[in-house]
Amino acid sequence: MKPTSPFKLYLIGDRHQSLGRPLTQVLREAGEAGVSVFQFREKDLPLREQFTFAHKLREITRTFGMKLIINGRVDLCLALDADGVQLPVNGFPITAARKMLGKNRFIGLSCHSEADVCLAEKEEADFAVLGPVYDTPSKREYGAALGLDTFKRIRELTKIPLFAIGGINQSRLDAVFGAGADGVALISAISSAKDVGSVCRDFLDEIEQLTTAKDKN
Ligand code: TZP
Repeated sequence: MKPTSPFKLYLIGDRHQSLGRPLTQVLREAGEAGVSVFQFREKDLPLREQFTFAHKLREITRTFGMKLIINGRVDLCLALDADGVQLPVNGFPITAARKMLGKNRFIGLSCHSEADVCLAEKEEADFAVLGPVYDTPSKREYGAALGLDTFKRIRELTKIPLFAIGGINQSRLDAVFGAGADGVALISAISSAKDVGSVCRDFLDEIEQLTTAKDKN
């Protein structure tokens, strides 16, 4: 049986893409709207600053019962008693992270190809995030977008819970869930929205509708 995804809307923070508002504000508005997972990804900060910043955000996630996932750093995850890590393919190995984090914390792998998703599956990550599916200014360094057909093909070859990332906005939800995504991960569509709460509620409602319809089929 295909394992089920632990959540469907995966919000990733980026203090450079929050229209000048503090990330704490974006996170609070998302939490109030019912977003249940937030990824801390301020990789350009020195580790000490990441720790202080993530610690502040941790308190907010606790207020709203949100899960906090730390990008790349198993040590930060443990120190902050966070809910999991999002690892890059060439970063800390999944198997080593699992030994340190146990079964009750999430390990997600950031994937850009079929081989990456197969690795996530083989090493028993809890989920894989695959993209960029669409072109996105947030991730030019990964070059051309994979496209929906490639996403769908990789989805069909694998069973691990799979999130679509890269250029995800509301008008694309139908297409990516139709291509077999278990969830979506995104930055700008929420972080750069004027009314974060309202956009989060719209995302959550639409995802609920799309996935309920899918479950019935
Ligand atoms: N990995 C692949 S694309 C991307 C990441 C972190 C950026 C997604 O940002 P946006 O603004 O949701 O397109």
